[in-house]
Amino acid sequence: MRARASVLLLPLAASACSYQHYQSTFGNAATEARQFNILFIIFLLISAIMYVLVIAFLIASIARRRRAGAANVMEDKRHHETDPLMRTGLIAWGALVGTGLVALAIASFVADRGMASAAASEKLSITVTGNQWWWDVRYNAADSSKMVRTANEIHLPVGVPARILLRSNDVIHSFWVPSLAGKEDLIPGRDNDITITPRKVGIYRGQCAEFCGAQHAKMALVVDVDSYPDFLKWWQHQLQEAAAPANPLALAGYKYVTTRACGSCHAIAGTPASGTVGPDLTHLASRRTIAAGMLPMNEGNLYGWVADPQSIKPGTKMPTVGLEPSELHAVVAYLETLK
Ligand code: HEC
Ligand SMILES: [Cu+2]
Repeated sequence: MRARASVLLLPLAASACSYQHYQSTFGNAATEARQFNILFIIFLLISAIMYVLVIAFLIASIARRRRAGAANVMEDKRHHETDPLMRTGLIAWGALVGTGLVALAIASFVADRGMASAAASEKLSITVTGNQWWWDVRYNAADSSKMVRTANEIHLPVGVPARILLRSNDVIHSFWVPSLAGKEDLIPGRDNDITITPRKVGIYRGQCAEFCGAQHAKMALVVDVDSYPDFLKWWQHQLQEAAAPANPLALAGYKYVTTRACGSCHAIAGTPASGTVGPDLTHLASRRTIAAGMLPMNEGNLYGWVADPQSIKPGTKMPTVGLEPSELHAVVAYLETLK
């Protein structure tokens, strides 16, 4: 029975872990998530103690009443009113409940201050904008030549507090990377932010946590926590413009993408494509997924997506363009060079 259950669960576990790594509120992979978890355990322990005591008193009183017998009910009541032991017991119980509540209040205050102090020492500023149904990501820098734009994948250096400014272009979304921090909404016309101080190098999955339309469930993101040198390497790479197409097929794809509809919705740095309706494609092939965490980034999925995005994510703002097979080959060959 047990063996069969684990066999059934195996493919589920494998598909969840293969390219997106895991998504767990117990991940403890950032200071913020850890503070939440410590707070959760304190709440759980104090509430559990109270619960066990209440149930123990309940059982004890039922047992006592049973022993005393139904006939003595009136007498028993009078007896209680004057029983000094009962009075002390009730006062002690009240004091215990009061102390428990004060302890919970102090614990949540300390957790809140801890998170606020991380926010004050922020070193990296990123703007994440929610769109139906993908995430636009911009790394802010005073020097505009140091700004990076990408989509659906965020890289963070381990140990560095990152302040993520949350905006929305359409409806309310919610930014949630359970292993790293709590949820925070992206609300049109409102400036929200969340601070994440990653503690462990790894890949974490995030998910939009506020229903935002038909493809809400297919609006995920990948957070890649890198060592500091790896992060700098990634950043330097993202700052570069797209490489020029190296072979005739890719060149044909380049021409298609930059002169037809694609370029009016997508930007590719260093080319005439400069649309802002869809994700930036400059380094598309260096990302782990396409279509907001829906599909692993690979050749087959690029074919499927570019040929018919509406069948993969019905309602998506990317229309099915209707390319000829030769155009599709060329476009995918070009997209694959966008490392
Ligand atoms: C009307 C605007 C529009 C046009 C035209 C358009 N796209 Fe898109 N594209 C989008 C949007 C919006 C998304 C995000 C879809 C989602 O994830 O829900 C997207 C997603 C993509 C992605 C996945 C990117 C990622 O990081 O997830 C690729 C690749 C892509 N488009 C390529 C193309 C190509 C190639 C063409 C031309 C044949 C094209 N698009 C035409 C709007 C457009
Ligand atoms: Cu959503």
